[in-house]
Amino acid sequence: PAAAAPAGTKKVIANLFEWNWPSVASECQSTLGPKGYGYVQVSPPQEHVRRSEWWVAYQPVSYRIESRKGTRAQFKSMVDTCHAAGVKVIVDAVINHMSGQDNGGTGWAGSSYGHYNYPGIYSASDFHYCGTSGNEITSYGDRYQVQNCELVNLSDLKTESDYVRTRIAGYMNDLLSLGVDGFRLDASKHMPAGDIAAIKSKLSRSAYIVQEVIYGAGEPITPNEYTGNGDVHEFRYGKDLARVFRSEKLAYLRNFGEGWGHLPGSVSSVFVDNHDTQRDFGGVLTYKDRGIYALANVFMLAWPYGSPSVMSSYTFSQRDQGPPQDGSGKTVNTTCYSGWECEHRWGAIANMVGFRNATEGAGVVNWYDNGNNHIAFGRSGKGFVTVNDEDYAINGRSYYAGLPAGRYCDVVHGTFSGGSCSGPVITVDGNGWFAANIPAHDAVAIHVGARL
Ligand code: AAO
Repeated sequence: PAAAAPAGTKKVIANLFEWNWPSVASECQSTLGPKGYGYVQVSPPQEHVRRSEWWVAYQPVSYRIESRKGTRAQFKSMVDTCHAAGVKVIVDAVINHMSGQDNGGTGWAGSSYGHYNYPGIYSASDFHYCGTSGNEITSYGDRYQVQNCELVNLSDLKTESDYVRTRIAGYMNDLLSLGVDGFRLDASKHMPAGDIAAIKSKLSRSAYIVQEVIYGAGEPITPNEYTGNGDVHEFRYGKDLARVFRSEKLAYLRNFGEGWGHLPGSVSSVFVDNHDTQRDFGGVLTYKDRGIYALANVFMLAWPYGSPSVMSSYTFSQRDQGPPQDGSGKTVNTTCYSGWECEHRWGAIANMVGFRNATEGAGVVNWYDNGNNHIAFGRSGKGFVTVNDEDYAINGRSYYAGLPAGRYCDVVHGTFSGGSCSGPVITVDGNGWFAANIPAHDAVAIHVGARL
């Protein structure tokens, strides 16, 4: 099957991190479909170790679709409901390794296991023993170690073995049979690109693939090695965007993307933050940055580079803290704005998904910057955005949008629905210009899909 980058005009992914399946299903119906999200990315669905931290999902015990987030039947029903709402489903697939528990135990769904023994699935000969102390990766500067030693004690599968590849493909094909549309391949850096290609060749049909390969300065394994298999997460994007917003100038964003040494946009998967960077990568923007975080997402959704992913988090104060769980350890239903941040619903972010869809394929035109933190640009005949991240308002200025004359909803502040706008209306004149006042740390965006 060929690599299938998200097709069509709806390419924005909502990453509903650690949401349970019934909550994902209702969100597809109530919000993701109506707002134009093309995909939902869900946390790993396979059986995992029993503990309360969020990261249990990254320690598979078996490939049964039975987890803290729900049963196989609930998973299947979620996929069907999302499809009916026009939203495709991407699964975070943990295929590089199994668990990291030295003494084994019993998994969520009752399967017993040992660190190197998963009865009926894998036994000791299916794992790498690289020879370092604890078989642990000690240097990311050593390609062999990164791909043959253990990442944080997680028993490392021999992905060069045809048996292991077949097992992994069996899991992925099971998910495809439930209707899944794509996969985020966790810890891809820790598997040679050729091993991923071999697993992919065993899939029963084409699926969207995005690989997690964190760019590390000077490391021998690079994100570019993986582009032949599908998309790759571009971690430099969120890191660079945060630096620009926090301590540099928005004017620098004029050539953001390839111009900054990032991956080719056609294979690049981008985000302001993800579940790892919001915890572990000091400096990226997260929900905790409130308005500036929203502005960074507005920029990402307006700027035509890569496939954008919007993070949706639960509130946390400690790194390992798991999502809200009930007494039996099940993840509770999501309640937005109470324990769950639901960034993907924030007005400016959710409405910019429509901007992204309406401007798909239109290039950047009429770039403007004030040499500092006020920028503006058009999307050739389809939309226009201006971001003012100065500490002061920019008033009484006109912008050349190059759009057909008419009245447009400012989708950063208003929702366009049923032909009307719940926020400010912007009037573009017969020459393609409009006037607007932009408060400090704010933005205005208009597009042809939200014209009154
Ligand atoms: C937990 C405990 C462990 C315990 C283990 C087993 O925390 O103490 O040993 O259980 O019992 C998640 C959690 C882990 C958790 C694990 C299993 O984050 O805490 O371990 O589940 O439950 C590397 C990998 C990358 C990986 C990342 C976390 O390359 O693939 O580490 N991400 C994925 C998932 C992640 C998950 C796993 C993989 C495992 O998204 O959630 O772990 O399934 C450099 C390297 C990167 C490297 C990082 C961190 O990055 O380049 O490859 O990522 O270091 O080691 C700058 C630099 C950049 C650097 C980055 C971070 O940006 O430019 O090079 O800073 O320092």
